[in-house]
Amino acid sequence: MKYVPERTGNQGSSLVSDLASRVLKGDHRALAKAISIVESGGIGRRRLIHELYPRTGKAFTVGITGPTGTGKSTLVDKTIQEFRRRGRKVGVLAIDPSSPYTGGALLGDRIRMMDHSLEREVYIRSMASRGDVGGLARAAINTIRVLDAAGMDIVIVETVGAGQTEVQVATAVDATVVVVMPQLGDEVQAFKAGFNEIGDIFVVNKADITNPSKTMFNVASGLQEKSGWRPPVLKTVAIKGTGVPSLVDSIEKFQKFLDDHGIREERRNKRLESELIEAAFSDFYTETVTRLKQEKSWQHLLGQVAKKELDPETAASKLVKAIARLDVSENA
Ligand SMILES: Nc1nc2c(ncn2[C@@H]2O[C@H](COP(=O)(O)OP(=O)(O)OP(=O)(O)O)[C@@H](O)[C@H]2O)c(=O)[nH]1
Ligand SMILES: [Mg+2]
Repeated sequence: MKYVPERTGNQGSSLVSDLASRVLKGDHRALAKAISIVESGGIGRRRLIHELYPRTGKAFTVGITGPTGTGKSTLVDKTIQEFRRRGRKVGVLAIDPSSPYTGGALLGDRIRMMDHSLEREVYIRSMASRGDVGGLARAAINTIRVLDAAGMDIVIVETVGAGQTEVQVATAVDATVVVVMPQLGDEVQAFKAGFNEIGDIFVVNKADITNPSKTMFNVASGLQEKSGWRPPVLKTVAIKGTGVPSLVDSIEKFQKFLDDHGIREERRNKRLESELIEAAFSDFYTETVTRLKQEKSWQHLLGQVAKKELDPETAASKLVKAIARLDVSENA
């Protein structure tokens, strides 16, 4: 049987070109289709990103992250409004928590953000955080690219928690805003371990439920200056929109700081480096496993280990040599 690395599906290259040109015009239906292709991966994604990549790089990307239930979606909602007031086009990608405790977040987020979906200059999309970490990060990074190519000035990505996925996604952006709420108490230390390093701006939301000063102090203490930027700690009441203009001011100030110091470019190149390595290894893994399983020698090797004619360590080293002989790149 002939080795076929990827299903071609029905995304022929002319169809993809047509879709790409509609994306570039900011057509919402084209955006929805394009993001679905990006989520599915494979050759469709490759063709689409090939078309769109030269037209990316303009959008400023902002990650909004933090523990569950701190008011991130509410804050994103109000932040969209504030950016709209300033004449910016905004794209939003909400990564839903897969935890059953917050399983209802998808619908809630959609409803909360619905008002803006009706506007031409705002596009909102949710993505389920299922599947493997690398796969999600890759889909998210390419979705950001699609929104960027569609002419969004700002792309906001909402993630929840401090797991590997969230950190990977949260660091795939130009600026990371960490949202907490007052009374973190003992959780502050745990919180700091996860979020301290990734935050460029910190927000203590729900400042209406209790005085946020202590939490603000706890969050601020120990924050390190990063390349000359001292992360500000702000307070907001997202449900009322209080403090949101200051947050947007801080985001814009940070954008200017990154640009003035050439750091945005530097960070972007660093991200590209890890993205390329992750993507290449992931594809290599998938293609190699498919290929390997078609080899008679694979079954033979497995059999030898099962019958104790060969130990797993020696078999693994033989396998490395066998993989090196496989030409997995012939279809690239
Ligand atoms: N009192 C008060 N409640 C708020 C504020 N901001 C958000 N909330 C409420 O807090 C709850 C959670 O808000 P969300 O915006 O869904 O929080 P989230 O961080 O996006 O939640 P997950 O995505 O599930 O982690 C909702 O009931 C909001 O109405 C605020 O500033 N003050
Ligand atoms: Mg949310």
